[in-house]
Amino acid sequence: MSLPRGKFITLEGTEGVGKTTNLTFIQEWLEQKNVPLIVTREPGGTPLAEELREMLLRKRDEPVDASAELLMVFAARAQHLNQVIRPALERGEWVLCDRFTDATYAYQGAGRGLSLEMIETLENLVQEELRPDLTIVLDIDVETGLARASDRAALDRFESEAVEFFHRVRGGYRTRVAQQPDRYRVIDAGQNLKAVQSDVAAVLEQLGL
Ligand code: T5A
Repeated sequence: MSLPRGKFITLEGTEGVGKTTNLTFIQEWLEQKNVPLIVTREPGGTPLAEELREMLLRKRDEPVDASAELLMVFAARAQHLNQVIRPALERGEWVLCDRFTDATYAYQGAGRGLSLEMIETLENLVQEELRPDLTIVLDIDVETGLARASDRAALDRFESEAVEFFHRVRGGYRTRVAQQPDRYRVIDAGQNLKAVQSDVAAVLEQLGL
């Protein structure tokens, strides 16, 4: 007898928005409900994909071509999806993932200006029909997010982009939400952490567990 597929939940937002902080909150909330769960991230999630992540995030003197960046993102995703995400869902486990393909539309599409059709072609090729069941978008004004990220650690290659880049990325997320409102829940991440987590919990309550 095959198990019902687990649910695939992703968390998205611009830099320093509090994804990692809230991922732990969501994990604990779901585990309290005895949901079998794996927690993972993109780019990354397998040894090979984590190597690609390191290559993508490291600052370097050589300019990185935007389409090379896009292909590295999808190379990491193909590995992660086939080695980790699909097998977990097929075992009936839930997958909670820090970023997924919405980040590609936002960063490589809106941010870098690559064609959305090209991204969609790669999405269909790598993922076939698989899309997240629920995507929580943490939304914050760009400057506050960057200030939080820079307080925490040295800036990586993406975080070192000009502020206009992140305005485009935030706009990219908003466009995605407007196009498919059923899949997304947007939370104001500029609130204090307690208020953000209360809003996250309200979204999770809607899962009816
Ligand atoms: N990328 C990724 C692409 O370009 N294309 C893709 O397809 C994919 C998948 C790495 C980069 O990869 C790019 C985008 C990214 O630049 P990442 O590591 O997930 O992806 O990205 P980051 O945004 O850099 O993740 P961070 O871990 O740096 O930030 P988080 O997780 O959003 O923020 P977090 O939780 O670490 O919080 C930051 C600080 O704010 C505080 C926290 O304590 C922490 O100090 N904080 C709050 N402070 C006040 N009030 C609140 N409500 C707070 N919430 C958190």
